[in-house]
Amino acid sequence: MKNRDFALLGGVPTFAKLLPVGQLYFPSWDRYEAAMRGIIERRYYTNQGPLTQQLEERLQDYLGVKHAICVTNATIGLMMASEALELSGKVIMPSFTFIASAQSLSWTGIEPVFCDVDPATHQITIDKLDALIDEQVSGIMGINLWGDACNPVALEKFAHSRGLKLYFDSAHAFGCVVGSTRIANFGSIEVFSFHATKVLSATEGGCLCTNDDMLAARLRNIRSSYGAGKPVPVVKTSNGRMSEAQAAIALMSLEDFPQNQQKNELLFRIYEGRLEHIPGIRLVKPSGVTFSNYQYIICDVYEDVFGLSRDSLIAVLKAENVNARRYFYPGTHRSIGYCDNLPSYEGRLPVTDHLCASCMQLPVGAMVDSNAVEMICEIIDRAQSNSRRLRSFFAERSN
Ligand code: T4K
Repeated sequence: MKNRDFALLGGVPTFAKLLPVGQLYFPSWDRYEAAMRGIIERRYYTNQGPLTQQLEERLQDYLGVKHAICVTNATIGLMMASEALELSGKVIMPSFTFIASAQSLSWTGIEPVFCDVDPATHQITIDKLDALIDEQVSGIMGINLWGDACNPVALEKFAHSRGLKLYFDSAHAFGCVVGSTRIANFGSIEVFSFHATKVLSATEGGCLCTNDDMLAARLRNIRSSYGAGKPVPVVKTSNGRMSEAQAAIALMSLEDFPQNQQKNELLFRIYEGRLEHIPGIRLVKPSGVTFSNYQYIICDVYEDVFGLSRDSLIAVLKAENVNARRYFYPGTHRSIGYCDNLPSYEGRLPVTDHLCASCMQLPVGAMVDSNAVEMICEIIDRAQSNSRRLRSFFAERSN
């Protein structure tokens, strides 16, 4: 492999098939078939069926939370959370996230106010929030990114002292623990994603967690215009129901979570050992949690040291069939729907703007093994030591 030339320069790609970045869990065919057969035999497909109920109970046990309310995806879960919390006006949230976080507010007529993040952890910077609060701000959406946490204890204190509501987009944080408390128990509501790319997969799915009985009753009513649980008055209802097929896969994924987390951690440790010797690459390590799901491998690429830009390195990796991705790009404040307000953010989110140009996600999960990780690191290492030659290639290509 050491003598192989880069695929971008005419060599043979390192991998025959594209290596994806998502977790992409799937149970064994036997278990899948048995679960689907059960659903079909019962002829009960959705609307709080037995598997969804079982999943909610298991999640409550595992997360140590009073209410786990399963939904069809986290985006609708976040919309339901802002409705149940009766948020209004503006909500402060980081721009450095998947666009769905902000879209969930836009759907409920709330304006997101974007804050910056910390350059080392990529998490929200609490000390910059005071400057963003005005009389229209009703809440804060904390975002627990990359299998790490955004200091939820400090955020709780901050929100309480300012009289603001607090909830969390914990799409990336299933299973993670802060101190001795599992994520799910902070703020008023926490929302997980069970998308196929996540460590707990229902293929599409999600879950809202709360320890507040009244909020839980509101969420259950908002989730379903069909109704479930104790009826309480809510202004809007929706269809956020999880189907039995989704619940069946999530139950198997929950059972397999310990092995999948361990595999992610093993791959993370290989990346950590190999990447730390490469100048200009910094692996982002989950430092705000005592237990991580390690579901994302995130690096910052420092072009001046590495010798190539993040985008050039991604092009090198893609040619080798490594589907490295830039996350999050271009940053929510620069995305369609929000960029009309760009002048007011110009220069105010310097870390977010920097990360959007330097941050990269690498493969991990079901489709990747330790050998593949060694080979990915080897490509990155060779790209760094051949950066001058690769730079000439990119310069010629752009002429
Ligand atoms: N909040 C945060 C912080 C989030 O990151 C997300 C979602 C949400 C809220 C909303 O949660 P959900 O409503 O989705 O439950 C992906 C996911 O679609 C999205 O769930 C996720 N975050 C986001 C960060 O990533 P894309 O557009 O990057 O996915 P895509 O299709 O490019 O897939 C990623 C990789 O996996 C590719 O290499 C292709 C591969 N893949 C993907 C799927 C779905 C497969 O090989 N097979 C598959 O079935 O958004």
